[in-house]
Amino acid sequence: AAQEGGLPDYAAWKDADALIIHSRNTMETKRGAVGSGGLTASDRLFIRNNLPSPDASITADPDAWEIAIEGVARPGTMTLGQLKRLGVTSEASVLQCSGNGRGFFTHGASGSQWLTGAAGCVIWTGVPVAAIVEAMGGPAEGATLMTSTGGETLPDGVDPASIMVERSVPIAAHAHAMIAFEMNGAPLPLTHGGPARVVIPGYYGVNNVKYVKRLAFGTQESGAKIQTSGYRVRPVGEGGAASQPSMWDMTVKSWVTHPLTDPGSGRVQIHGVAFAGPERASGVAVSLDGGQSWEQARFYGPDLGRFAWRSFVMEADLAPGVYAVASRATAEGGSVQPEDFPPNERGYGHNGWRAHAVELTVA
Ligand code: MSS
Repeated sequence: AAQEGGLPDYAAWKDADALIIHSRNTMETKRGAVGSGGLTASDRLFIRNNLPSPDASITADPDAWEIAIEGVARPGTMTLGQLKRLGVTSEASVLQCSGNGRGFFTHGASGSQWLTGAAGCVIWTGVPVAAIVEAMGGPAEGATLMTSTGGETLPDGVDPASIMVERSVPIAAHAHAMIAFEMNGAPLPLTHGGPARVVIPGYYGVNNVKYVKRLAFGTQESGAKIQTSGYRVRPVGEGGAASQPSMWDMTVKSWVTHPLTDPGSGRVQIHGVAFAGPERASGVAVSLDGGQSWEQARFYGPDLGRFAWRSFVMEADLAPGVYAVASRATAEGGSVQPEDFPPNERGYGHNGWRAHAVELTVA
């Protein structure tokens, strides 16, 4: 049983001091704890479960885990062990919940009040979906979507479509997608979707289906509620519908992670993280006066590819006073992190730099 306010059993291995625990199924990394070197430590990475975690026994023999591959010329069920023979790839990418930043909206969007920490950057290793599709004769003719189904056991007496985690994405996303079996160099833990999870670099967290048991190509979007009306951007007060934009690819975003409390006057290193979803982040500007003036920050550390985030730093000499420290990222394609992001019913997609700024008092 979970301790009141503490870590539930399935996440007992996590670093509780680095996390804000919203509920048994939702916990985020504290703003200053995502790491300053480009990668997020596994025991600090956020957790978001829409359903209770499956039993730990499903990770006992990862290679025996079965995944049905449908909507290809030669459909069939393969074990992870068999899939591993088809190819291997590794990619650093940002995993970010659609609702990351919800807590910065002021219209009272329901759901976990995530601040910056429903996001992290990790290295995934797995089987390229493209290699699987190729080995099985290619996608069914005319397929426009890839649908992944989560492996949770659903309770009896409930319409599966009302709760199951099943997400469809445009088929083009499969070019970079993988069935991941490792995270940060260790077998994928149950907490993050072990034994096998779909990873779609550049796409919001919800599309990265955990304990994946089915991968299907076709023309029909999943009929699961999480697809048809959930994870849709819509005006405040409106219900979800399939006509509204789905939380697919992520947008350009950055935030400062250090310092968050009085560093004392003098020379300081102001740093943070920047990414641009399916694009590469190309630069970040930092402001100390709430956006009146900006100075270019510099990326440091390894470039882990277009789907990873970059660490940035700007040196500043701070005299005693109050500073509104903001960061504004630019993507390779030219899009710039906006000042504000419009409120929407469920509080998705917030990347406004003003709300993500920190107030720093230097004594
Ligand atoms: N999968 C499954 N199977 N289940 C669930 O619940 N969730 C989602 C994804 N996937 C789920 C899945 C979400 S929603 C998210 S974010 C993610 O996942 C998270 O992850 P991690 O690992 O961190 O926990 Mo929002 O957009």
